[in-house]
Parts: sequence; C-alpha cells; structure tokens
Amino acid sequence: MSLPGTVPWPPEFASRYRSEGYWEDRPIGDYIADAAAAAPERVAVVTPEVRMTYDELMSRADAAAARLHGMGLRPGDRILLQLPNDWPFIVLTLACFRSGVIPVMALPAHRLHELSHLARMAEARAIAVPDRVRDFDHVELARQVAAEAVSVETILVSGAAPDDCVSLADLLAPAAADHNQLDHAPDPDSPACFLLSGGTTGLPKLIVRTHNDYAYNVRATASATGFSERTVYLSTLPASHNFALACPGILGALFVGGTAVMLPSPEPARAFETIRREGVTVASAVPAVAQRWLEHQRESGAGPMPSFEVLQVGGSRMPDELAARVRPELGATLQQVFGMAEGLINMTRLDDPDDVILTTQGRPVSPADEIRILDDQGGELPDDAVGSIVTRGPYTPRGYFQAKEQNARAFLDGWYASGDLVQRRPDGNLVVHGRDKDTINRGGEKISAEEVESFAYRIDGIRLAAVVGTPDPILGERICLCVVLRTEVTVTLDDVRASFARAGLAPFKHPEQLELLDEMPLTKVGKVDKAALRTRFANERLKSP
Ligand code: J2J
Repeated sequence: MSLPGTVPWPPEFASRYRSEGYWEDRPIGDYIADAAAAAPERVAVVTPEVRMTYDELMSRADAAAARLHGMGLRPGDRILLQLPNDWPFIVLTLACFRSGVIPVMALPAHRLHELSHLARMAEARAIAVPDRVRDFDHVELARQVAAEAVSVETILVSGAAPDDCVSLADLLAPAAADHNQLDHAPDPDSPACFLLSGGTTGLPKLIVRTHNDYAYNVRATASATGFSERTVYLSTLPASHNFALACPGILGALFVGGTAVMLPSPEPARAFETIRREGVTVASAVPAVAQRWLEHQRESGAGPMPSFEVLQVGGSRMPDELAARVRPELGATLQQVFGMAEGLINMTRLDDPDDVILTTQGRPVSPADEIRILDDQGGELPDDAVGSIVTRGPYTPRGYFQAKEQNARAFLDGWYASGDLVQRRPDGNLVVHGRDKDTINRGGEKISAEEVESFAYRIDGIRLAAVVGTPDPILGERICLCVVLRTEVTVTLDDVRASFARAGLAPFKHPEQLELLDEMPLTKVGKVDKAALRTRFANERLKSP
C-alpha cells in the first residue's frame, strides 16, 4: 500500500535494503513493545511532573490507538501535532505509530501561517495542541487553523480542553478493563510520520518517513551512539525535531529499553539539575545550546556530572574552539552530528581520535549510505575537495510529499541534494564548509530566505527585499533583512517585526537586523548579490531588539 503523493524507493533498492537487513518489516511500535515486554516496570519516560513505566506507556498508547480508530481516524490519516516536550507528545506519537495514523511534526513555535499551511498540505484531519504555553493560547490558534484548513475536524488539547475540543488526558488514558485492542498493525512500508524540511523554497515541505526506514534510522544511530538499556537520554530540543526524536533521541532510548527524559527548554540550570538527578547519560544540543551549557558550567562552578557520558551536537556547524571545550569542561565525550530530516545522518564515533571528534562532523551511520561530492557541473569530486553533497540510502527517502516540482530540484536521479558544501577526508569523515542553499541557519533552526522575503513584501513602503544570515555570536547566524524603501517612507525593525507577528509567522523567523539600502546590489546576471550583502552587513551591530 502506498499513500498517494509519496515516492517509494525503486523496487531493486527496496529488496536490497530488505535482504541486507536494514529494513526489518516491523512497524516502529513493535520495537518499543518488545522493550516493554522485556522490562515492563522500567521507567520509560520522565518529565518534570511524570515518571512513566514501559507498561503504562504501552497501555496508554495502545488504548489511544484504539480510541483514534474509534474517532474514525484510519491508517494513513494525518494528525498535525504541535505539542511541547512533555509525555503527551510521546504517548500520542506512539499511539499513531501503533494505529497507522500519521503524525505531522510541527514545532511549538509555529504560528497560524505555518500551521495552516502544514494542515492544508497534509490534509490533516486533526490537530493536537497544548492549551497554553506561557501567555500564548494554542487552542485559539488551533481553531484558526481549523477555520483555514477544511480537512481539520478535531482539535485535541493537552491540558484544559474546552467543550469544542477533545481532551488528550482522556484520549491518552490507560486502557480500561473493557478496552478494545486494535486488530491491525500498520504496513511497515507505509508512512510512520511526516517531518518538516528546513526548506529552501517559500514554504516547508513534508518529508515522508516510513516505518521501515525510520526504524532503521533509529537503530543505526542508536548503535553509533552506544545506546543500551542503561541509557538515560535527555531531550531539551523540541521532540518533533528529527535529531531529538530519532537520532537516536527519544525513540532510540525507547527501542533499547532505556529512559527518555524531556524538558521543555534547554535552560542550563534546570538541564544540569536534571542530568544530575536522573543520571542522564546522553543529551543532544545545537551548538548555541552547547555554548550556553559551557558558559553556565564555567560561571556556576557547579562541579562534575558523573553520569553524563555523551553530548551530541549538531544542526549547525560547531566552531572547533567550542568543540574542544566539551570534554574538559563538561566531562562528556562530544559526538558531532551532521544530520538532516531528509535522511542521511553522519556522526563522529565515541572512540574516534580527538582530531576527528573536534574538527569533523563524522561519517554516515550506515554502510548502505552512499555519498557523492559534486562540482558545479555535477561531476564527482575526489576526496578533500569541497563540493555539494548528494546522498541516497536505506533511510533517505526519494521525494517530498506531493511535491513533484520541488522533487525535480532536490532529488537528482534519486540522490538527495541537501545544499551543503562538504569535504570528505580520505578517512571518510566529512567537514561541513557552508551551503549553497538560500537558507538561514539560526541556532539550528532552518529558515527559508524566500519565505521571509515574501512577508517583507507585504509591508507598505518596502520596494525591494533580500534576506541573508549574518554572524551572531550565540546563534551562529541571525536574520538580516535588507530593503530598498519607496521614497519618503520610513520603516523600522519594530514595524517589520510587528507586521510579521500580525501575519502569523513564527517568531524565530522575524528579522533581527534591518538594513536600509539606496539600491540592491546585483550580480552580473541580475540576481540579488546576497554574498555582497552578507559581507557588507556581517559586522553591523545587532540593532534591536
Ligand atoms: C553543519 N550543518 C549542519 C552540522 C545539520 C541530527 C542533527 C541535525 C539535524 C538537522 C538532524 C549540521 N554542521 N553538524 O535532522 O537528525 C545543517 C545542514 C543540513 C541541515 C538539516 C539530525 N547538522 N546541519 O539539523 O533537517 O545544512 O536537520 O542540510 O533541521 O542542517 O537540517 P534539519
């Protein structure tokens, strides 16, 4: 069975991945059910308020899977999931995996613009949100999404659920005595979840991950990170990110019978207190968070965290100076991760020499991952040359969901072109040198320049707009909006940010730097010269806020 709009692997690849044991033809939920059967009383999930055993996790997830079915949600139907790092995220995701309903992994920071786009694109039948996060009313947001996306029939709410919504507390409750078990399991070749692409085009695309490929993604990364039943993994990045979810992340911990600990934010004091209290062995972070943690450790002088063995860092390039501080200051082995929600994951290995761990972004986790480094003409480059990376393999899908046009650009004869400029050393390790895609990597969060530009053009008075990333000491890059104004108008950064907020764009995409130009620099072929803009504004001080 294949869902319309998805691109399967060609049969010869599929049968090879099967016969070589990468695809085990088991739904993702089965791996976790096995871990639960082996040690039902072991703690599977820890949040600030909850400790949940494997037994309880499976009981809740299976009961929820049956209730989803009872609500009319069938295998292949989609739920847009916007839940913070807390146990309902895990239980609902697992319930979806058990029932074949597909969770679409939105971010807590997404707003009306992103969510309604995702709901429409995925034709989601339901949306799951928290009631409030700080002052923000997610139920109201979900109602607006439902009004804009006709497919959305049901709003599931974690926390206080109003009458027009379904309570997740009820949906995810443990099985009652008369509980019905689902009598079907999802097809392992069917989609397990949709992840979001960082996207170079105006709007994010949906990445279809099947049970077979995603389960292998989890197993391969869990093996490269040395996960075992004594692993206690801490997730402070949003759990809907591929890194925190499955590389090896929360699913990795649950596949091997370990414990997944979740915090809603990477705030260092709380993260460190949690690492000590729960005996966390592995945590993952983007470089900006790793830097905050290192600063905190220096400033607080809080002393060692004996359980802490591995800090995984990825999402954007970690500066070598920062990498060198991890072991001496945090006492943990650094694992660099160069990954993508589209598939390919590279990792340094825990026993690699320092030279590899501190200065490279590692190598593929699977022997079946294929990589080529190409020049501008598409010719293959030798080792050590820097070029564009393309890849294919058993957990790198062959196309986005319902996206023929983008697929033609991003997938070259089945090879995914990530837009990263990479050097492969003779020892096989990769070094990321930059990218040739028009995105901004803001603290690991990918932002399409085109999308931000399209919102700038909605502002009265802006005649031309170009968005570039400029260096930021913490985030790596920040969003710099360069504009040419119509004569006799002024526009301030505050005006821009207020306009973006009104338009319902997620706050992390709002420009942080505004540059007013008399004219837009152009390249010889008449395109905006973004390289010139980047250089020119790289050293501008952060204006406001
Ligand atoms: C430089 N750039 C990097 C790195 C990702 C693990 C880790 C990260 C992601 C992720 C992920 C980088 N150095 N170490 O899904 O499972 C940039 C590249 C890449 C893009 C993918 C995972 N690690 N990047 O970041 O889908 O540009 O996945 O193509 O969000 O992040 O972004 P995303």
